[in-house]
Amino acid sequence: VFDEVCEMSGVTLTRYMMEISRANPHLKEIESLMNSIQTACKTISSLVNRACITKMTGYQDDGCSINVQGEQQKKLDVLTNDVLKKALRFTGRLTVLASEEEDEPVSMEDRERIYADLRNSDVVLEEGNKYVACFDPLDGSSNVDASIPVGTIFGIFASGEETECLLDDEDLDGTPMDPESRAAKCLMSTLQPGTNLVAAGYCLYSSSAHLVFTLGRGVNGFTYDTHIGEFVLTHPNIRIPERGQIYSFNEANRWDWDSPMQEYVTSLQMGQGQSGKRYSSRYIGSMVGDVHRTLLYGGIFGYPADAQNRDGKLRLLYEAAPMAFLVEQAGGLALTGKNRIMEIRPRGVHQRVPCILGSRLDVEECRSFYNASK
Ligand code: AFP
Ligand code: FBP
Repeated sequence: VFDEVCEMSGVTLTRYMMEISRANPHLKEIESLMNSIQTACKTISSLVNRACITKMTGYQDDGCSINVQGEQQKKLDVLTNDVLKKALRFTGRLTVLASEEEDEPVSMEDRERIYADLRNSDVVLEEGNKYVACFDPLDGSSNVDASIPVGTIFGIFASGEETECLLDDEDLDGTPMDPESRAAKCLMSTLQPGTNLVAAGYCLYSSSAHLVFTLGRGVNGFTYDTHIGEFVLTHPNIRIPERGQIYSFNEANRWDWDSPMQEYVTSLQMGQGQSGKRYSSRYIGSMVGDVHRTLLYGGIFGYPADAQNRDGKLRLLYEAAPMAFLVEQAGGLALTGKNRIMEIRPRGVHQRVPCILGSRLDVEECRSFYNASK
């Protein structure tokens, strides 16, 4: 059914999800989440597009907007986080939401308070699968004032049993839940490895906006048609080329990289790699843009470990794992150097991880340098 839908042209994302969920009833709630995500992405696209006009560039000027990673937040970081949070909150399908811009995972409890009121009325509450969403609302935002491409990254996990009780504001044995237990359960349900992802994707805001995602059966890309206000299927069943000719790393960190990475990139520059060709360098410094190009043109992108940052820079839950899922679903590979990113169980919401992803043959070649080292 996925293939049948993908073969069509002019399919809007709304219709695509409708058809997918009609054929796969267990994906009904994912349809609702994807509809909210696409609405949020349209809104963010417009906010980014008009930021210079509406004076939304620059830092949040309340003087105290530093996120948990010590980064000063841009106005657009705060605003886009709010847009996504509100869009997802009212789907009724989330137990927990984690974001780069939130210190801790957020329970969807206030929506549930509304539901609690409804329980006392005659309204019938719909049951169904519940999910945990992790996102970076505006990745690459340090670039945004210069109109360089930025993006939204998201990953969706099934909600574990331990979080089901969050919905009732009480513990499994029926006693009211204290805030600390609630926070611990939110955290527990968020710390899942990439292999548990049920959906992941990104929206790139560039010369056009592209929403690219996977539901675990291949990757499809939709382009925002501003004339009709809809994302339209333009890149069905994306397959990353087996090998590319582009590498994409922040080479300013080169002398701090591990020696396998230094040797690998030198071999590409010299045309002494397995392909025998000299590679080009392309690095935007905005992961969504760099990954989008890598998916379409092939090659290798990464933020490896270096002497200053033993875990690299990219965050596992809302950058590396969703992108790894997407790239693997497109036929590529995503590694830390030797190991598969998808298999790492996070220890913290904002945990960083070395990330090397792209065309299968390129990433395998890079891994051979790590495997040859001790
Ligand atoms: P910002 O959101 O702070 O701009 O960071 C973007 C990012 O996490 C990722 O999108 C880039 O690939 C990476 O950082 C760029 O980092 P360097 O500036 O160190 O190359
Ligand atoms: P294309 O239009 O072929 O992409 O070339 C772009 C360009 O003329 C400049 O915009 C860019 O700075 C430069 O080439 C990049 O060249 P190189 O591939 O050597 O890095």
